[in-house]
Amino acid sequence: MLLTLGVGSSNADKQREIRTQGLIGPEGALIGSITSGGAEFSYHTDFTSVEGARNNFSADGNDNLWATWWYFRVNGDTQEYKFPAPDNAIYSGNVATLTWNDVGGLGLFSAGLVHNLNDPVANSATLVNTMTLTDLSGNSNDIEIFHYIDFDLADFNNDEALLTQANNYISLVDNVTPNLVNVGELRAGGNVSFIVRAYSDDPNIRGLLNDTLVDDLDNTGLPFGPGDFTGAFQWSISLAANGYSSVESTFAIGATAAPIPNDPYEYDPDLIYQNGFE
Ligand SMILES: [Ca+2]
Ligand SMILES: [Ca+2]
Ligand SMILES: [Ca+2]
Ligand SMILES: [Ca+2]
Repeated sequence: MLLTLGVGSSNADKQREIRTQGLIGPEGALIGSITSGGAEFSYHTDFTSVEGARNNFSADGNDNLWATWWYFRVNGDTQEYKFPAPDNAIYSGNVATLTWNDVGGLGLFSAGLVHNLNDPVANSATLVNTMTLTDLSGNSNDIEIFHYIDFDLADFNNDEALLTQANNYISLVDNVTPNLVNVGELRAGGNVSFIVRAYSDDPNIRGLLNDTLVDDLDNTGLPFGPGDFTGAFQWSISLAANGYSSVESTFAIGATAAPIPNDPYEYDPDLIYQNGFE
């Protein structure tokens, strides 16, 4: 028989994994952590899990993040694809930078993901996530980018979420197991849509992003809970020939708001040329 682990896994599976997680894995050189005051963000296992990564995002020792990772769909792809393990990762001070030389080996685009961590006040942490894609193909490409986020406030159960602003700003709280960091926020700049589902839903967001079908996020799932929250944002970008494009999301936990994320930035060298010579 075939064992299908992960995509349909239950909260019981998550509990077992929580007991065994640590700084482990064959991609050990690529995992690491950054800190700012009492805030920490880390990749703490290899990049082969169904979500793609496992993380901590903590304020004064309270970790509220199970996983966050990225997926893409380019041109006429018939499904979404998970970003593989990065080719390089640098953890320095409060900034982590992951890079891919050629995402998926497609010859279409390279990528750089920068995480900027801050600790603005006690019992809080913020994280700015900026993903930049750079064309390798010499042609323009239409790319859908997906950012998957599994917050677990205090523990993985009892999280409630609301749409604070359509369709780019989500607020979370755990009213059952409160501590000083039992709230969170997720924001996206210039995204086209979001989705929220429970971790154990069938299909869940991991299933949608890993299956062999095209899925676009449909602005459903809020208000949510109480339950095991998972969410994702989607952007549509046109990556110019020899250009680059970036998208940004932000997180907060505890006694602070998520920073306002930048809207997508698109650099097209041909437009610069035309502007200069017309
Ligand atoms: Ca964690
Ligand atoms: Ca919780
Ligand atoms: Ca899919
Ligand atoms: Ca969760």
